[in-house]
Amino acid sequence: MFSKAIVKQPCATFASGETSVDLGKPDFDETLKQHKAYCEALEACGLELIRLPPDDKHPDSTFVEDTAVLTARGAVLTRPGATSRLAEVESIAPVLRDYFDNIYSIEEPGTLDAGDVCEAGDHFFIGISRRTNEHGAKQLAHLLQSFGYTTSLIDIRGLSNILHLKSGLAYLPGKRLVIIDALSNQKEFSGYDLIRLSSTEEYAANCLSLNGKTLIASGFPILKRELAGHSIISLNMSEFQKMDGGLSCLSLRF
Ligand code: CIR
Repeated sequence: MFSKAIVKQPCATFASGETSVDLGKPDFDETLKQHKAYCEALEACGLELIRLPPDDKHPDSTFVEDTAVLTARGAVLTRPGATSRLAEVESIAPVLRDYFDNIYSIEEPGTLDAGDVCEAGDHFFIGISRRTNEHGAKQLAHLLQSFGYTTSLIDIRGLSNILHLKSGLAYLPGKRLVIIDALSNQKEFSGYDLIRLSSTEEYAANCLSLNGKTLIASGFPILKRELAGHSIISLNMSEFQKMDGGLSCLSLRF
């Protein structure tokens, strides 16, 4: 069960962040509206929010997920792979110190965006991507193993359509994975019950299971149908999608 989530208000410079997609410029008022709805959804899942103020110097800083890997046995501060995002970690570290006794860090030359880290019960899938290099992935794997977790590394550098591992993968309780077709044949995912998403629904793969509810991006009927019977909250994510962000990126849950 999760009890808290760290969120950070989108800043006025949000539209000048990193993006690899060509979906147009986000509208700031709509961004704030969607962020508010996202925060309300986390609260509806029973989470108490730790709200951080906007930071205009770091346009992508609303995507707090990338700055830390939080587990029940310890926390790891990351070293984001985009230079423009490196300093985002500095504002998250002091917040984590209030809640975690064991805090570790990814060290140079390692880089790691926590969007590449998918927790699946006591196992962690760690993506090696354009943002997370092998050093970073291996440092995190060693730390998580020292906490008693198992890990596997998934190289996604050959997939141009996803930024992070979790852009194409989410874990749902009961050993289920929501996964894009392009990842689904990897041997590391055998043994899981796969909900496969084809190219028209790839963005929906980044969904979020929280305390018995599942947050999904709105506009993806196939995933919605697959999750019939789940308690679903659908959220319009259009403005965050324009900046390569998904549901998980907007919070750090613990
Ligand atoms: C970036 O390119 O770093 C941001 N514009 C989007 C980060 C999305 N984060 C995530 O998937 N965990």
